[in-house]
This record gives sequence, C-alpha cells and structure tokens, in this order.
Amino acid sequence: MSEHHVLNPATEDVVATVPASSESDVDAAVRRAVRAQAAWAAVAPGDRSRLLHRCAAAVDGHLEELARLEVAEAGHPLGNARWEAGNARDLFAYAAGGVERLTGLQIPVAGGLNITTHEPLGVVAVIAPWNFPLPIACWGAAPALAAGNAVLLKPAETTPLTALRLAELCLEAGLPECLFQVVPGAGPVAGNALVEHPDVAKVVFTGSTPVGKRIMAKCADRVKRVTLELGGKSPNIVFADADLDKAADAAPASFLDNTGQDCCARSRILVQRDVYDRFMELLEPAVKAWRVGDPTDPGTRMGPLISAAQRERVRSYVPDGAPVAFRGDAPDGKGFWYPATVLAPASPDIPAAVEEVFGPVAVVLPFTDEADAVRLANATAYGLSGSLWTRDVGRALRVAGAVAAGNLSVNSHSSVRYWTPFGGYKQSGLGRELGPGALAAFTETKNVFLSTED
Ligand code: TXE
Repeated sequence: MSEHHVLNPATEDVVATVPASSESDVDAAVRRAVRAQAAWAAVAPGDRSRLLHRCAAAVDGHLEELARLEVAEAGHPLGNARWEAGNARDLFAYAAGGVERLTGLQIPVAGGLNITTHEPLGVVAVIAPWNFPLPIACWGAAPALAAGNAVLLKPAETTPLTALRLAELCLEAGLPECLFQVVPGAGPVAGNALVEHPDVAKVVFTGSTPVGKRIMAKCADRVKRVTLELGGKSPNIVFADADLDKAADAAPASFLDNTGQDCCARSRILVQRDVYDRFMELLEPAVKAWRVGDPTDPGTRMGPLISAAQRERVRSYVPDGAPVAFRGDAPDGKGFWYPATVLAPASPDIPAAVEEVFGPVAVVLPFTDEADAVRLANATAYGLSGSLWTRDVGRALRVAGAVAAGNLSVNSHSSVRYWTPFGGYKQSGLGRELGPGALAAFTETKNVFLSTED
C-alpha cells in the first residue's frame, strides 16, 4: 500500500504518514458499507437520532484535539480551528435533530390517498477538499448518515487527519462498524474509484471546477446523484452610501480568512467611484493590521497557504508588473507563506479579477452606478456568494436579486451557516448543502397512491 506524507504547512515538517487507498481497498470499503447501510436503514429514527447526538457529544469531548490536528495539517490559526471543530459538532447535532423531521407530504388527490416518503440512497461518497477539511467532511457525512445512508469519506491528500479521527470518534460513540469509513488516498485513484463504483449511489464533491466537471461527466454514465460545490470569485460591492468605515474594516476578513483559501472569499472588491479613494485609504491599514504567523499562537489571524504548489499558483496571479497597491507582511523561512496583496486600480480582465486565486489576494475595481456594479459582479463564470454594502434597503434587495449567486449578504460577509442552504449558481456548483433540505438531499422521494375505490 502506498502512503502520503502529511506536512505541517507552517513548518514543512512531516506530521503523519497515512496509507493511500487503492482501487481494491475502495471496492472492499464499499462492500462493507453496503452491508452496514442495510442494517442502518432499518434502525428506528429515534435511535438513529440518538446515535448521531452521541457522535456530536464525542466531537464535543475532543474539540481541542481536533482543532490542534486541523492546525497541524491545514495551518489554520488555532482560533479558527477551534471554531471549525465546534462547527463539526454542531453539524452532527443539527443532522441528528433532522432525523425525526424528515417528513413526507400528503397531497390531495381524487379517488384515494397520496403520500410521499423519503428513502435513503444507499452508499454516499463524500470527496472533501483541504481548505476546511473537518467542517466540509461533516457537511456531507452528518446529513447523509442521518438520512439512513452509509458514508465513505475521501479526504484531500494533504489533510486526512481530522477525517480519520472524526470517524474513530463516531465509532467509539456507537455508530455501527463500517457505516462511516474514511478512505484516504489520491483523488485520481481512491476518489475516482468511488465515483466509478456501481454501488455508490451519490457523490458529494467539494473542490475545483475542472475536477467537478469530470466527476459530473462520470456520474452521468449511471445517472448517479451528484452534488458539486466548486469554486467562486465573489464580489464585495461597496456603494457610496455605505458605512465606509464598517465596510473597510470588514473587507480584510472576507478575503484573508483561511489565507484566502475559501470558496466564498470576496476577492473582487467593487467600489463606487465617488468613494474609491477614501475606501482605499481605509482598507490599507485594515489589511496591514492583520497578524500573520505561527498558527498555534491564539493571536494569529492568518496562517500559511496549504502547500508549495498552492503558493506557486497564487504567485502566478501576481506577475511582475501587476498593479500592487499594497501588501501585508509574511514570515520568511520555512512554511508556505504569502502576504496579503491588494491589486488596484486593476483592469477587470486580468486573471486575478476573474479566476479563483485561492490565496490572500484581492482586486479592487471601481464602478459608476448600480447597473455597472451588477454587470461587473456577474462578469465571471462563478456564482457562489457575494456581499453588498449600502444603507438603502431597496437597493440592497434589488442588487441581491440581480447578482447571480447562491449566497448573498448585505452589510456582512457571512455566507455559511449549517441551518441555511448553501450552494452555487453557474459553474460554482450544482445542488445545495446544509439547511432544512440537507437530509432530503440524501434521499429519493417516493410517491405512493392508495386507491380508495371499491
Ligand atoms: O483541488 P481538487 P486542488 C479550488 C481552488 C484551488 C484549486 C485546486 O481554486 O486552488 O481548486 O485545488 C479530489 N476524482 N478549490 O487541486 O483536485 C482530491 O483528492 C475524484 C476550491 O486541491 O479538486 C480532493 O479530495 N476525486 C474548493 C478533492 O478532490 C478527485 C476547495 C479536491 O481536490 C479527483 C478546494 C478525481 N479525478 C480547491 N481529482 C472549494 N470549492 O472550496 C482530485 N480529487
């Protein structure tokens, strides 16, 4: 069996070595999952719910351990990682609460009774990325399990440790053997084997748009169910009537959190021309105030990028001659560091203005009026999220309605909450995760008509 070395992105030290699953390992795991799922689907909803609550409690009992693992493998600042571990707990608790609310409908018909029921799909593959390894694993795994499915989780090559520990904790909490398995390994090997396996009923993928398209094409062969959460290039639209201090103060977090490795990063800041200069004056000190460095220091706000390859990718978006307005600091020496970088005034056509950089880089573009802002906001292939800052409620609702994106926030950059639906328009994805529909997305809806005719 081959192996993957897991590196600490802040130090480049090897923190663990994890086996890489082969196609036959995946096949064996799917077979075990098929058997476990049949028994799980027959468990009474109340008992299923109780077990998942126990999983949430097990995560709750190991928050610090999970957070420290996330710091070690992903380089996240400890404060962020603690939040992520708490989020994993909340996702299990929310899914547990959903089991007994997965109700169907009774629809009025002539000549009988018509009801709909939700049936589990069977075995679900969750292919997770490295940017939020633990929460995104739970976005898929918790509701899929709650809806009566078995789950095979394929974490990213760089970040398998929290996934492996989460599955162990769930087992210790009483979840049946083989119901929730982790198959670490390479995307094109272990991930692909899951996608192609005839007994995997659904693939939930979070990652890059090119890989998502390939997975969707493969799923089409069997009309396999698929949910895709892909890239983003989200606008942060600042109107002249906004509270500029607040907008400028909030902007750094929206593209620097997680070192910009966030599909919802507001990496295109669109500012109305009348307030452009003032906004830039406010933005610079706000960006420079961000503390960058050792992720284990609770005061750190920004850690390193995930890998040397990711740093090269980010660098390629800031070539020599790029319109760098200002930059933040970054440590020298070991670790995959990259400074906060603001490109302005920039042309809306440069790659950094239209493609997902996935690093701490933002482009600032001026706009003239509301129509111009909407046109610029929609001028990418993506449509995941976006923010707009204004004091005019009518404008807020008009612009939120006109921007083609799944998650918009007004006077805020918040996009992801486990109790509200999340997903993208256009090439940002397919389907929705989280929210009240989270469990139903892991079921088939069956309609049954009972005749009452004599
Ligand atoms: O993603 P990949 P990468 C974007 C972001 C980033 C870029 C590249 O722009 O810079 O993608 O990141 C698995 N069959 N996002 O290369 O390859 C892989 O093992 C099945 C946005 O790391 O898409 C990992 O588990 N699975 C994003 C997962 O897919 C395959 C989060 C994601 O890896 C596979 C991450 C295959 N053929 C990156 N190839 C977001 N939406 O937040 C790879 N994988």
